[in-house]
Amino acid sequence: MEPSCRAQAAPRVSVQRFCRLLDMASSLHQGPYPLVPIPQALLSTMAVFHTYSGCRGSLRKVDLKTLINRELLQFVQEIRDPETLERLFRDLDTNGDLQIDFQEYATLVAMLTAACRTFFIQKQAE
Ligand SMILES: [Ca+2]
Repeated sequence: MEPSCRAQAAPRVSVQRFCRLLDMASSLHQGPYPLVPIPQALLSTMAVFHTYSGCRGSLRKVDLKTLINRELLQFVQEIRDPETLERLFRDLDTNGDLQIDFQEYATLVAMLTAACRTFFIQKQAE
């Protein structure tokens, strides 16, 4: 952990433990068997969260906006106005602590996955 991370408030979930799990999961990728799609998707989901949450272990509004605008533009429109960001953040922050933890982020990923599936089923029916 970098020294600057120690000065910040301790996250509710141990970042060290999260990083160890992520490293362990990533090492599976180097094993004799290639990862199948679902484990690969889970690792990517965790890695993206970790990239934008950093040593805090949670996303702030600015982190959420950056994550969406950099990683999800194929699925959602770019967030430009503060009201859209505010509404999305408020909807995801179910415990009201002004941070998006991994579980709240996972809700966003699940909602996007369901919306994409609906979209593709409708497109297939046309
Ligand atoms: Ca929260």
